Amino acid sequence: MEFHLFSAETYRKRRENLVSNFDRGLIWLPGNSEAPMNYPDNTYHFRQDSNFLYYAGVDLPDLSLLIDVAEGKTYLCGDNRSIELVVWMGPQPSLQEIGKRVGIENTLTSNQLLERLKKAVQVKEEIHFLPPYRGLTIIKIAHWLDRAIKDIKSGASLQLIEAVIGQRSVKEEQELKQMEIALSITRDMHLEVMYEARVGRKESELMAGLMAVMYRENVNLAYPVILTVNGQTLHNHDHSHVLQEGQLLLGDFGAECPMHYAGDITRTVPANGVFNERQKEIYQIVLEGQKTAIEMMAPGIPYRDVHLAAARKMTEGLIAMGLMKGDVDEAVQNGAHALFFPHGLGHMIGLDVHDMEDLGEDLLGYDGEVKRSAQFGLRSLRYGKKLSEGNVLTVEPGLYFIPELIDIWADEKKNASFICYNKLEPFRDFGGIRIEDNFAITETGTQLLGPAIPKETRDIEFLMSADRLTG
Ligand SMILES: [Mn+2]
Repeated sequence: MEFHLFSAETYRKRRENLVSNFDRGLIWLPGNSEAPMNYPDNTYHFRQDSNFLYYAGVDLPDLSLLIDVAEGKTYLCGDNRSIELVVWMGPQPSLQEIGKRVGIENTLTSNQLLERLKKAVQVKEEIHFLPPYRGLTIIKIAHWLDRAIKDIKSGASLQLIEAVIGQRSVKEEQELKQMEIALSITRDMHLEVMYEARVGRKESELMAGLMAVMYRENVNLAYPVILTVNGQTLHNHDHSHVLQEGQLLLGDFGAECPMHYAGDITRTVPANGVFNERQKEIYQIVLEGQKTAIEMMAPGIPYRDVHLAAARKMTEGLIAMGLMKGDVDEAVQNGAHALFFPHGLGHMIGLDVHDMEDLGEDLLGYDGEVKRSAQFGLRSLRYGKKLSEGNVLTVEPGLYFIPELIDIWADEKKNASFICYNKLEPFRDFGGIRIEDNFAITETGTQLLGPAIPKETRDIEFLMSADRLTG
């Protein structure tokens, strides 16, 4: 089997950097195990834990990383495969050999690890672990540390969480290159949908096309595909509709590269290949919102302020169209725009599509300076902190017409001084538009990651037209 790894030096440096935050205790990072789907041997596609990948690199189940801070030693823990497993799953290098490739000299068997942890519990040595998100990991930690299951998540080490966030938030140059690989495959998947989309096609046929492009590269999805004519439902994973005249098709999907860095791109295209006037108007407003955000992003700028700038830009557009009214700043302060833009502008991305969300959204995305808002819309912003060089984020504004939400707000006369409810009736079947790209923060601004994917209306229309083939 093939391993995709950075140099042993990379992992050694990352671990050294991590350990420098501690003066005692154990750091324990359990990797993931196979997860059964409907019986033990029939498992979901295996996905390694991203923190484990970051510090140990090894993409195999049932391993963990143990660092004894005082002793200054790192252990790769797990069991060598029995001959029976080799018969079923194929040959594999020994734990010692694997360890060498990621700069780890020492190994422990599962039993030895268990003994070491038991001893630590007995002598009340600190054991630092991250908040687990899988049931099996929670049970394992509870069992091995002899603690109650309900105390495991809250027992995670804040010191370790903060150290990991500090490190993983700033991407290395070689990580950006991996993200470019993910995004280049993701681009091809999106182009495939644009080429094949037309009235009469099923969403599921287009889904098959994008999956074929991805599987040819021998990689997997970074998250479940959104490909729907009902883009107003934000996380819609249904693919049963047939594309109809006048509809929009919203596609939010991306691949992981072989080293598991994610791409996360959204494009919205007309089902028949040509935007109608109304679609073009709304599309242009979203695109302007995205461009405003990109223009503003730079080290030192809070991402919350970027979100609000995009919201103001889109509100301006909606006022010009006659769907909103009043003062732009006041409308946004009151959260009136969130009727149409109810989610956050974007999130960190890296080894996870919502990078490090397992460590806690507020610890990752907010701090003493920028606190999470309680207001509908703004409260869904996953990342609000000041940007720094090396951060990688998505920028994904959108405008949606959600009939159920419009009805509730209209009944309550919510933000009635900013929203022209009487003008919204014809938009009830509009759907939604989102445009999303991924950016690295540079010393002075941003750098688009991956190849540019068409997003101007004329470029999308050209790609979807037969002229592309002839001209
Ligand atoms: Mn996203």
